Amino acid sequence: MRFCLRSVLISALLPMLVACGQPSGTSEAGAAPTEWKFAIEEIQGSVQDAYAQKFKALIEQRSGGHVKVTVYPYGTLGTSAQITELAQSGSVQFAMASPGHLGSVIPEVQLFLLHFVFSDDEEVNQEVLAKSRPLQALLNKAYRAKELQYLGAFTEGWMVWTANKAITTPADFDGVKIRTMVSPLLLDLYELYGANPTPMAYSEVYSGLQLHMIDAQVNPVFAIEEMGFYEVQQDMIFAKQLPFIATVVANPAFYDALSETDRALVQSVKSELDDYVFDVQERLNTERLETIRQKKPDMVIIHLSEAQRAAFRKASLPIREKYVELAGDSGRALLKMLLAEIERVSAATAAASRDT
Ligand code: 6CS
Repeated sequence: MRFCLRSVLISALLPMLVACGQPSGTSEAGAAPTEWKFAIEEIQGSVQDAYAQKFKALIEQRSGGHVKVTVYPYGTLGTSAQITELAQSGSVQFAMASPGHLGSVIPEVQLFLLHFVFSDDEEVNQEVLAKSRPLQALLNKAYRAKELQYLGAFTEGWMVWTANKAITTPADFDGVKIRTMVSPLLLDLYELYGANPTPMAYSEVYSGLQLHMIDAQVNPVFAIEEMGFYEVQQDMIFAKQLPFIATVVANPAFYDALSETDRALVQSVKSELDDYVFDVQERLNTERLETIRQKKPDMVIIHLSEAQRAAFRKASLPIREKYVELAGDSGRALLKMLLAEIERVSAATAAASRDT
């Protein structure tokens, strides 16, 4: 087994975190630095790790040493669901919360799991995720109702299907046991393609594939490489159906108690990280596809044609109604807003490229 969270989930760490309680803002002059804990859902060397390490460097530098940030990579604190609970309780101050896992807590966030809603242009998606204030305000309302402060969202690259057969039409998914993250909408979504979706923790995917408990999974390229999934799969299928989106959260009581200076510091670092992480994910996804090609030359890499993508798009359309059913009126408003924002930014991008 390449990576097993259970074996490394150090139960000693959790009580330690809980015992530490909640820090407030920056420490007073001369006092020991205040510690901010940041839990991520990926291992060292990942996109989320790059984000958290840069966050740590910038905060520590710009707070003049008053704040020390400790990053907890995946495998030290628990599954995504457990990390979310730690952020809700204030045992960690910051966390990554992927919509693929958060949907059972906040149904609205499953907006970021809908296929063929985002633009084919990743820069458009990043612009919408990073800059759309109305979208952020609506999402934050849903997050605050569940004891989380929404800080932002970013793409980690296209979700890529891996399997032991070519999947080029929805019919190819027939009966395929595909591992999904645990948000309820993902079950309905993959059932629309005729697949047999199997929710599972990230740490269990490698052994699940190796032991043939599952046939397929879906993740960005950098993760397929660093988690070793390519070792136990034969095909990689690029359909540009959805970028992997992560959201960054804080504990609300901690966030509200920050001084204005510290809150502005967090916000400015977050804004700076939007561009930084976009470049990191682009580089990591490109480099690691090359690593996979080199380590496994017989890997079959498939890019779906526009006609093939259109068939998946058509099959996926009923999921939009299902989303509204699951996420209610605020979900309906979010979907409408997201579609409008993507259209607006796409039009602006097209106009800007015509002018240059
Ligand atoms: O598939 C998953 O569960 C995970 N995938 C990535 C790329 N990040 C975190 C998430 O938990």
